[in-house]
Amino acid sequence: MNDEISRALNGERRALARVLSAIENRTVSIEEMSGSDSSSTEDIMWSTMAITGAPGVGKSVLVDALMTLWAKQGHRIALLAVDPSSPRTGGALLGDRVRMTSVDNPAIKDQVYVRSIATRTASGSVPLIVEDMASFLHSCGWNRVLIETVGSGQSELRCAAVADRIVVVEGPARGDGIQAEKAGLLELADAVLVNKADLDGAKKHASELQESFALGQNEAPPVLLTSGLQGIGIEQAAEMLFELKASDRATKARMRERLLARHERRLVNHPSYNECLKRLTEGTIDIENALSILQGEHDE
Ligand SMILES: Nc1nc2c(ncn2[C@@H]2O[C@H](COP(=O)(O)OP(=O)(O)OP(=O)(O)O)[C@@H](O)[C@H]2O)c(=O)[nH]1
Ligand SMILES: [Mg+2]
Repeated sequence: MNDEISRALNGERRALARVLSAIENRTVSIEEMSGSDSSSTEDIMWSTMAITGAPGVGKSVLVDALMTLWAKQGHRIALLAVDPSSPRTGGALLGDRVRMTSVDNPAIKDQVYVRSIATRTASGSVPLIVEDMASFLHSCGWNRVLIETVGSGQSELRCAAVADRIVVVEGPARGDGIQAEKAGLLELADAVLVNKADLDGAKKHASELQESFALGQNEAPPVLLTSGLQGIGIEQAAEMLFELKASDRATKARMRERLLARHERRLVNHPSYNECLKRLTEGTIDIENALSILQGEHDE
């Protein structure tokens, strides 16, 4: 594996794919990768950006359009597509759904790298896998990593929280206003794209969002109308996102999710975790006892 790692660090894509698989299967840990600090010192705004939103809202088409534009400007962009393989999509993988044109475009294919992560089969914490993969991609010189993830459910939220910036993609208004789950996601947004701007209700939803942000106490994220399919607003979005600054509000929400995820990981990885669960089930210890055992020092 060490050989594979050095070849990946030298830019070999096949080796990179194998190392990423090893990270996905937890057969190698990022700590073992000595010398994996060859990332460029180029001064960049962000190195990881999550693109998140409801299923089918157009994230993949949008990401493809953004990657194409950025690659044409000479940037190198990698994408980690977190694929929930939900019953809704019948377990389809990325490739079976929207075709990423950027990876087939001979003019830019060397500038882009796309990898999907099947969460249903992943062993271990998906946010952690995503974090480690992104970090290895950075080491391999992929300075800008996008993470496409569905914005519902805690694990997905935490995949997004791994990133330095979070972009929430919305669709046209469906007449149901802004609900609690959506509000939780919007709290994490450094920017919002109201996508499918070619359809009725997109403008309306964008102003609904702007109004609700204006009512809040915190700084409002930029809201932009886009259509990945029709190419509406893509250039403006690409420009705005490339230089996007983190907001304090989103950073706080992101840090909260990271802290909780790390804490959970620490408990779950503790050597006495299963023993504690067993004893909790038997009723021989209580939750407080279990916590004091699991919060003790140990090597992860
Ligand atoms: N009208 C319209 N349709 C779009 C637009 N962008 C994407 N679509 C369509 O919406 C559907 C879903 O697009 P995807 O890009 O796969 O959406 P997604 O958010 O990545 O979906 P999941 O990965 O399954 O969550 C496809 O049929 C697209 O053709 C758009 O700007 N306008
Ligand atoms: Mg998608």
